[in-house]
Amino acid sequence: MNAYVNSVLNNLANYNQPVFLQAATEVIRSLEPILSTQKKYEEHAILERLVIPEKTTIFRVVWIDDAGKANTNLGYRVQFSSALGPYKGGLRFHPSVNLDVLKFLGFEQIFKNSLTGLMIGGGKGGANFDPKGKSEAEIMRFCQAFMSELAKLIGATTDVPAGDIGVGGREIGYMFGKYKQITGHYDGTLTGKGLKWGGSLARTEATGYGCVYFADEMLKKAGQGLQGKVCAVSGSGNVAIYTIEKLHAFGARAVTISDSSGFVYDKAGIDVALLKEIKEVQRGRVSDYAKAKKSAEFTPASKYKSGTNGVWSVPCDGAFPSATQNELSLQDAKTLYKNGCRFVAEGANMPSTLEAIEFMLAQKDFFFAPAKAANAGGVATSQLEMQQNASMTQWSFDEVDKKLHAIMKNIFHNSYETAKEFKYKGNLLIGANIAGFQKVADAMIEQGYC
Ligand code: NDP
Ligand code: 2IT
Repeated sequence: MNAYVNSVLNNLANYNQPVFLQAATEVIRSLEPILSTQKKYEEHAILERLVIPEKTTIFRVVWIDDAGKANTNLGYRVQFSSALGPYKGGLRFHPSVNLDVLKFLGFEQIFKNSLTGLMIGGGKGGANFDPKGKSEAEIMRFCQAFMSELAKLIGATTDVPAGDIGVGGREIGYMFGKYKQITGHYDGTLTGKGLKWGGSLARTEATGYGCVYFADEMLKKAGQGLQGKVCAVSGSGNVAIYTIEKLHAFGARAVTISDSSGFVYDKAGIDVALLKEIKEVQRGRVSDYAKAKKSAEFTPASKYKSGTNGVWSVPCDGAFPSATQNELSLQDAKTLYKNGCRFVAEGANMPSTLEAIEFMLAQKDFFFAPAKAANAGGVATSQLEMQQNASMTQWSFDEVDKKLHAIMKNIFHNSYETAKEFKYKGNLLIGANIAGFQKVADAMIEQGYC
């Protein structure tokens, strides 16, 4: 291994942040081809600087539950890199949130945002709050308490948060209301806003749609297409729902959904209208989908199984992991391959383990679309929302969707051509990482030491 890469990674290993180390290892190892030919990055200590967030804030969040009791959580904002624009990245509310997880997400975001070609830096935030089982009023009080502190850190040209796991349109609404009350500003500081008050059409759909646009472009390059492909999708939240919707529009058939309790195998194809009703309206579980589908007249029964790891055991042509990190292990990758799967497009952030990625990249007849390229459509459309807010306009759904499609095609071709240039033809992981890195690193050099 390149000595520079080795020394930076060895140093990081001392931090005892395994998830961040995994994300950093994936990126930094894949940069070897450019680091060994262009010494300026080492001379300017680019890697050493990139792995340290510019600023990290950890704060106390105190909120009152419905019984009148005070509760506490830890809130975070990791402002990783402002080389290319204001910090930009989502907020995650999940009990597993800690600094390690948010550093991995913020680090990924730097390169993802760079790949979009838009002016956005990288950041991430959230809290170890568990929205499950909370009442509407508790969710509102938590969001308001969280924003009471976060508002001091963010702004339309400094740091623009959005959603992620556990944070959707409802939470963004409560946080925007509080932000406005505290600062008096009605601006584009949060993205993923409601359509009646500054949100962008197609933002809700953007990550899933974008991931399918990317997969389509990848398959086209190999002379194939999505038409008729059977796809396994994990998760049942924002990314999964709109991945499935767009897969069906492209003539593919998505046959699975999952959550942290279990998964559904619906061989006839997931019913998107029913899925939206259960997840977006009723805020139910995938087990409710299976129950509803079984009782619906004239529709074939779907199977529900508890436990999540089975989602990768169904026969399929392609897989779209769209739930969370490390949800696709080496064993899962081998099972998918054995059962006929020939491509994976990552909708979630870092869903595949390093070993699974290594296996997938080693198969000559397999196409792998890495997360920071394939799921960049969400943040790209967030930036389109910022553009609309800054000019006080709202574009049509078609206009935004066309721009999103063009951005995803561009990310694919940029990643593909960069891999080819560095003699790793077909390796989109290397291509995406180098292309994303180069722009940020060059901006850092030109902006001097800070
Ligand atoms: P949601 O909160 O809408 O949905 C998350 C889904 O993943 C739920 O079905 C949830 O199940 C499941 N899930 C979460 N954690 C786990 C776990 N530990 N084990 C099994 N299932 C789990 O989030 P999103 O759809 O927005 O996000 C999904 C992924 O996509 C994340 O990795 C996120 O970082 C990434 N992403 C999101 C973008 C966006 O625009 N929203 C943009 C780019 C990436 P349960 O309800 O049981 O928790
Ligand atoms: O991981 C991601 O890219 C997101 N959660 C979306 C971030 C954003 O600012 O829209």
